[in-house]
Amino acid sequence: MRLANFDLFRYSLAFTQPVVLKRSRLIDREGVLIRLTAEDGSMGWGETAPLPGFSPETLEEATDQLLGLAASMPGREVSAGVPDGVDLTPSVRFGLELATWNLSANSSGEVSPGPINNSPREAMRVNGLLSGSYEKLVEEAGRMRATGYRAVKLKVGGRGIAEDLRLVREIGEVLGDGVSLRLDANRAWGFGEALEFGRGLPDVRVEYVEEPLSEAWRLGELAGRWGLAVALDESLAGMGPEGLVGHRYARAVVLKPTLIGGVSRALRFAEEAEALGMRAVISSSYESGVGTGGLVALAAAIGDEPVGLDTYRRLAEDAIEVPLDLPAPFVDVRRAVDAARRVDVRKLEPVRG
Ligand code: OSB
Ligand code: MG
Repeated sequence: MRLANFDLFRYSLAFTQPVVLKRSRLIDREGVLIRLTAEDGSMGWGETAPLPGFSPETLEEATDQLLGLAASMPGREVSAGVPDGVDLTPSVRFGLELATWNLSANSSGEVSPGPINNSPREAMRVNGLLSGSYEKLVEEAGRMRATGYRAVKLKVGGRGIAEDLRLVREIGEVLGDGVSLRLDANRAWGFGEALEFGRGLPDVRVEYVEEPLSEAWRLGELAGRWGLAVALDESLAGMGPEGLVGHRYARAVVLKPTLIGGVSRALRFAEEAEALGMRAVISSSYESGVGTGGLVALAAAIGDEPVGLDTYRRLAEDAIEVPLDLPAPFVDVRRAVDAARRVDVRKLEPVRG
């Protein structure tokens, strides 16, 4: 089947409270939704939303790239909805892949189309993301444990080592044995600080620490003597799946399709990770329901790892008609995917070239 139309829409969705990231403070989330329409009238939506401070491209650059493709899209086979031989920015590749994927799945009525639809899970666990002040964090950890979360992630590196250690210990106690604790330092520590942090936690079970080092090239050296497991996140941005073999020390990879460049790339990373004995954790980057629903389907096709979808709770509104059933410790894959495909165009602003 061929594509009849290619339409772009801007969205701007308010956060419940400002989201503070490494180099930015966001009041709302801005992005572009892609609507592909096939000749039979069926539609597929995708989302392109570069994350300021994390994506190499800006929203304006991504939008220009999409506008540049617009004229050549109608008439293409749906299966060729992602142009070959064009150097697409990561968020644009994700958006186009998700749109073609949703379009083919829509026509067949499936959760995800052919190649990756090998017995997807019906429900996925969600990785709870702790945020807020010290007391709030401890409180929230208790709430997440009581609600049934099995994995929880805490940001570290911004409080000083002693305070971080005190907090991690306290949260570890609150979570108990049944909930896995993941940490993320976002490259905040020097080598010595990371060692000091590791020495302070001989008795706490930590599943892994994402990106502990500002000197990322020393991660292998750290992992060799640290006692804590390392996970890769920022390090994946400039790397291909074939590069993972050089990082055998890592316990896990955190795959954000918006940032690493799409669905198929995330799948290849996940395959390579599995071959190397690493876990692959699919994670969001503050996408709207359209992108977040896509991540649910992708994660369900890959494995059972709790999925990093908790950024969704920070949105006060969405571009889909019925918001996803999040935050929650579990997500029903079918429900999420169906909801993600019903876009409310009244929330959107058409983009014209
Ligand atoms: O540092 O892992 C990060 C979201 C956007 C940008 C960076 C990060 C994140 C997340 C996603 O933390 C949520 C998760 O991984 O559970
Ligand atoms: Mg991270």
